[in-house]
Amino acid sequence: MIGPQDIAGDLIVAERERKAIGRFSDAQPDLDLDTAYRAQRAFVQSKIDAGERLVGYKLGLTSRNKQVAMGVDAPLYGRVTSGMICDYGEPVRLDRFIHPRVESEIAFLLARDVEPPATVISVLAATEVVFGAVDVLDSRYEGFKFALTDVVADNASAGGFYLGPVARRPEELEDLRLIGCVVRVGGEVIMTAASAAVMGHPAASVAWLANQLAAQGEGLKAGQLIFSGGVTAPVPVAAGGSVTFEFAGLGSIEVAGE
Ligand code: OOG
Ligand code: MG
Repeated sequence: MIGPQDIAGDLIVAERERKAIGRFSDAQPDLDLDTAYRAQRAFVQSKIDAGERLVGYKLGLTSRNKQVAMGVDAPLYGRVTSGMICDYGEPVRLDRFIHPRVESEIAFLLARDVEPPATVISVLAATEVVFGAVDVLDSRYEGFKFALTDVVADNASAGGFYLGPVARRPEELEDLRLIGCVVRVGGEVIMTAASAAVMGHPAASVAWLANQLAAQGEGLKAGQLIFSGGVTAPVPVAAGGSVTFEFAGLGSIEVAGE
């Protein structure tokens, strides 16, 4: 029976060597979520031990768009560390990742701790500003194929994150559920969605996270950055190609592969 430390060890090597591995759930179908989250903690701890700091969390599989794309129908969370934050305009370095994909998200910067039980209203009250954002995913599993436990252990495929150029306080936006997002590849529109795709309201995913963390004796803190989970389905990043994400009222983010 493989334990959380061994799972984390394999994922750390896969990430470092940029070599995808087979999923753990194949050999161990009874792998439970608790073990998977412990493996995630150990995986992230290796980054903290290397000098990174925890800057926040990411949600995953919080929209139908994402659940259908990945064949997994339950939400999850991962941890975001300082080394994952990319500068606006900087390309996705393909020599840093295994098989990166990008997707649109809404990011929340917290002004205050989010106390449990959290709701959309309490999350909005605790939010300093929101941004349009891009999640750069890089599953450490072959073919981006995983069961819920595998992807939890793999820190929700976290690779890199971009924040858009515009920060808005929630009350400055007419309706946070109606942030339109248009995804273009080579100028052509390939996907569109509104932020309500994420659990009916993107702040609902942050509330769900706060309540999950509370059950673990952890919590969302002032200053943390939370990524809502994908509004649109993921798009592969190719060398020389670029993907542009336009957010209504929150500017656009162009991500080029280099
Ligand atoms: C898993 C991570 C999910 C999201 O926003 O749904 C995620 C994956 O799709 O590789 O980041
Ligand atoms: Mg995502």
